[in-house]
Amino acid sequence: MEQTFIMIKPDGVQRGLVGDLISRFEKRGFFLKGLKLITVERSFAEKHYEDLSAKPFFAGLVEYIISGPVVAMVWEGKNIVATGRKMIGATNPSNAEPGTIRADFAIEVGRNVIHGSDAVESARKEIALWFPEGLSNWRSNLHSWIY
Ligand code: RTP
Repeated sequence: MEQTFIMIKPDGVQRGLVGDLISRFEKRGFFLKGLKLITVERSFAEKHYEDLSAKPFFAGLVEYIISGPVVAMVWEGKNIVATGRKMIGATNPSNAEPGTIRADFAIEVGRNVIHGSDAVESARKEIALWFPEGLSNWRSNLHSWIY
């Protein structure tokens, strides 16, 4: 089953949105496979966002991500990478569709609350980076009620 990496960014943690955001993924029917509260080093944030290192906003983005704890998660389910991105909404909350996380909880592109992997391959890389210890292999009893 497909997996994705989801991170609640420091603003989401500081604003007390963790429960609401986890709830959205749970209620949709996705299964939580990894979860931790972690404050990352600058070099780790730079590695996570290495594809964006040439962007003018890179330095500010790294400062933002290391400014406080984040909630790192792995979620699993059918088409979770693309569906997770849809649930999160457009990068700039001003362009996010109503009902998406960024439309419901954010205003600024630089404080957009949550990250989700943009492709199956980047999900695989991000999960390996953030969860080198591996993931839980529990299987929910609800599986047959969702699939
Ligand atoms: P993410 O990786 O956080 O899920 O976001 P994304 O795919 O929707 O957007 P991406 O282009 O990968 O940008 C990563 C994060 O950089 C910040 N950003 N700031 N100031 C700006 O113009 C700007 N553009 C992007 C956002 O926090 C964005 O989520």
